[in-house]
Amino acid sequence: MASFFGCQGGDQKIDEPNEETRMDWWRDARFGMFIHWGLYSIPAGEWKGTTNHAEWIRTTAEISLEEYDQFLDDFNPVEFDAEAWVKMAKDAGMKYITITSKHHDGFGLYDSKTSDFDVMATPFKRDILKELADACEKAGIKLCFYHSIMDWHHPDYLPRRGWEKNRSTEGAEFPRYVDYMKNQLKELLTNYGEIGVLWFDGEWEDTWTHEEGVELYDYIRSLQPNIIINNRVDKGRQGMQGLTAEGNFVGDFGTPEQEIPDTGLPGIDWESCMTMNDHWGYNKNDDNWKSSEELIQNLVDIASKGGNFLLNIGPKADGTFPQESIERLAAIGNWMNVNGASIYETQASPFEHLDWGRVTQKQINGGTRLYLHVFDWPENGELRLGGIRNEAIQASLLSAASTQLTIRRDEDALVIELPKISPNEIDEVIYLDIKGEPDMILAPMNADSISNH
Ligand code: JFZ
Repeated sequence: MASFFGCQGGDQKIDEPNEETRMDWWRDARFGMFIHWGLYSIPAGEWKGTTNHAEWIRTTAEISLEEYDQFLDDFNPVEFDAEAWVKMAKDAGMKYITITSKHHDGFGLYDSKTSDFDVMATPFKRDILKELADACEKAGIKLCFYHSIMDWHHPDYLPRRGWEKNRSTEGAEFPRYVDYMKNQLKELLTNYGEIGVLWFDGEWEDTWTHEEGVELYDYIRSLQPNIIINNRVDKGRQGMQGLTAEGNFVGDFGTPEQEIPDTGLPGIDWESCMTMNDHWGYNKNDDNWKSSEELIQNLVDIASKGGNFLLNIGPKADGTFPQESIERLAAIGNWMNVNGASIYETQASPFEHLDWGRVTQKQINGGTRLYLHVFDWPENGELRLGGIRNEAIQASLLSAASTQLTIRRDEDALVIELPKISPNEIDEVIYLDIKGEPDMILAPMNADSISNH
């Protein structure tokens, strides 16, 4: 898969000998941590009695620049411990961390020589990204940056917000803003070691064009040739779905947001990003937390469709993760400790919809290992895998590899006898080794919709 979007970047990539290896680590990783952290963590979603804000608070609560700047004096996350954050990500089974080097509010979490609106202008005065880069390096976690193209702080960024009546646009020059942003990105790609992903966002305003997207993509790759760049660098995203349109667009992967595409995104790399509750940035009033079960099953669902899962944390202003997030990370980690092999380095399921759960797969010597993720344990104690011709080699519980399960063929199906009770109600994984590559019997009605479920 040399060209992900049939795009200009893709055409260039065909000639590059390192194309496949550039994406390899990311495709194998499957699971990363998103972190939204900045000045907006201080008001924690609340402003003058309204409570439904987060990282957008400057705009959603219509806070003037002067007023917002005052958060600089309050940003002092003395509990911040980069190694503790990285450990929580790693223990949860995550392979990379994507943190907001700069969100739409324009505040930089690092020591930027090109800006006074950064962490060095706060009492904290520590380069948060440097500390994270060091901790990630030690732990073998890839550090990635989310960097907003839209910027509500820089005087040259246009347009202003509609409600910002008294912020003049006089003398503002967008190209100068683009230079500023590139200088920032150069800092980020020079001073923090090898960066895994540049995750752009806020590309949707009219001032940002396809041509600028292509140029920025090429610029980033010139600074770090092996870096991976998301689709939001360009204008190819369809509507609010975060998918990439057909056409001449750059970007290495699609970014569905808060959703899992029904059939994956066949033919392109993609990553679903998702919150644990209803906000990206910390919101102290938001207690609509997804259960650990839902989050684990989302990870499995995404892997079974060939995508990555970028699960968000909104740290508090003191530098700690919300307790609810810590608990969920730990629960996911417990499951991954036992079942990680069914996620990392796997491919999308060869099966269409299955009533009882999901499937991931991996090549093994002489055949294929199918990981059967059982969300709903069959009451009759038999797991039915229909529409497959292959000969079975063996089946076991991933949690107890010494247990051999009995397999029989029933017409087009392989049927596996299960223990009466599921050892893990969230998702017990069974691995079934078969000879050769999956040889599927396509249901005639759905023959052409089968590829990527
Ligand atoms: C963007 C940001 O505005 C938001 O603050 C957060 O960082 C999120 C990860 O990304 O929000 C978007 C971007 C795209 C869509 C929706 C929200 N979209 O395409 O549906």
